[in-house]
Amino acid sequence: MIEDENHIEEIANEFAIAGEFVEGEEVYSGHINSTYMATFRKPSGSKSQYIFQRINEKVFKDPFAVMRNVEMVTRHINWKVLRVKKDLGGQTLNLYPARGGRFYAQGDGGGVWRCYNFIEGCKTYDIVENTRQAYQAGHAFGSFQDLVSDIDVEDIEETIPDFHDTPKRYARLMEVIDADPCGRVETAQAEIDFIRAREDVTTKLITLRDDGKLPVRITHNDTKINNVMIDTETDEAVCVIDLDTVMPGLSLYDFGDLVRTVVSPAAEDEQDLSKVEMRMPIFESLAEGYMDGCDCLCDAEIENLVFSGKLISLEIGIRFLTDYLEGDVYFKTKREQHNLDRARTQLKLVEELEAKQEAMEEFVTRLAKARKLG
Ligand code: GN1
Ligand code: MG
Repeated sequence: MIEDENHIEEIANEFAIAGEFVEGEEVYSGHINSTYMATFRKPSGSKSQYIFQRINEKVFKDPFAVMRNVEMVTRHINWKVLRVKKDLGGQTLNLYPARGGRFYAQGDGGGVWRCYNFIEGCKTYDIVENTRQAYQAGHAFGSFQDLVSDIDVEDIEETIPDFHDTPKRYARLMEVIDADPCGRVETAQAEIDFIRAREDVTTKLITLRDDGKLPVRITHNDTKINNVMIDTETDEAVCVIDLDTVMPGLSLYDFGDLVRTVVSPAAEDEQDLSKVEMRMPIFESLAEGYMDGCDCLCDAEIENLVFSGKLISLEIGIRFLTDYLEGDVYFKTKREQHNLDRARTQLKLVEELEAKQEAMEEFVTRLAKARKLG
């Protein structure tokens, strides 16, 4: 799905942007959608940048439902920032209208494109470098949870059914192992055994949800660290991006995916597993930031914050491994065994989180107590 520059110009000209298109280039971030940054020259001569993105329709079967969700969430957040005056660093995500009055345009072949403002003066990180960034990332996603807490759960559509249903992800892996469509099972036996030994981990949160002990909320569902824009000068989190998977879910999916992508100094696809580590001070700052940003967590959510990191690391490990065994049909890959490498990194992190679970629990318990008292 590589689009050439002319194609981007054509798409960009469908949107209500002042000035002339100058250039567009692909931004290689994310494993799913295709993203481009385009520069426009305004009549005054100054230049501005915009983000154009084509929704991956293999993954998002109903891209219009994705757009309805994203529109509702961006509007609500903008309303809340104006009326409730929550300080979010001054920039929010906005969609630009297109010809025909919708917030998307359709390209050749029916692809659904949208245009966002470029968040100025910021960058994203794949690896957290210090406790300040960890705190900020936690705070940004905690605030996001808080900001969307008053959207009616019924108003947001489930665009990828059972997205974080870990038992279903596990069952799917078992099916693919049985079918072994690419003959790769024998190359991943240790990883398969590791996951099988943890089947009971997969059901815990879903059971608590079904028993009414964990509330279903509107959640982001893809809170990896490179989905938060960080100010390059102040290291402050400015804005949460990538709202495609906003759906009804559990807050713990979001915190869990933050743990997965924040605590380790190794990349998601690091091949040297000795680099995968759970950095305690980073976890502490992340948890503090998240809890400072989000007031609405109930006791059962707080009690499972630590567990959620292990669960989501295992779940994403299961998904990468499933994709490897199926022949790399879902996540974009750049090298052979890329998905197997990614799975291994996640599983190593699960091990690390298990080893340090007690210390993490102690910290969260202390933090929660202090917050109740204070
Ligand atoms: C995908 O698009 P991206 O890279 O932000 C995936 C997430 C995974 C993540 C792993 C819709 O997110 O669920 O956690 O890769 N998104 C979808 O890096 O499947
Ligand atoms: Mg994403």
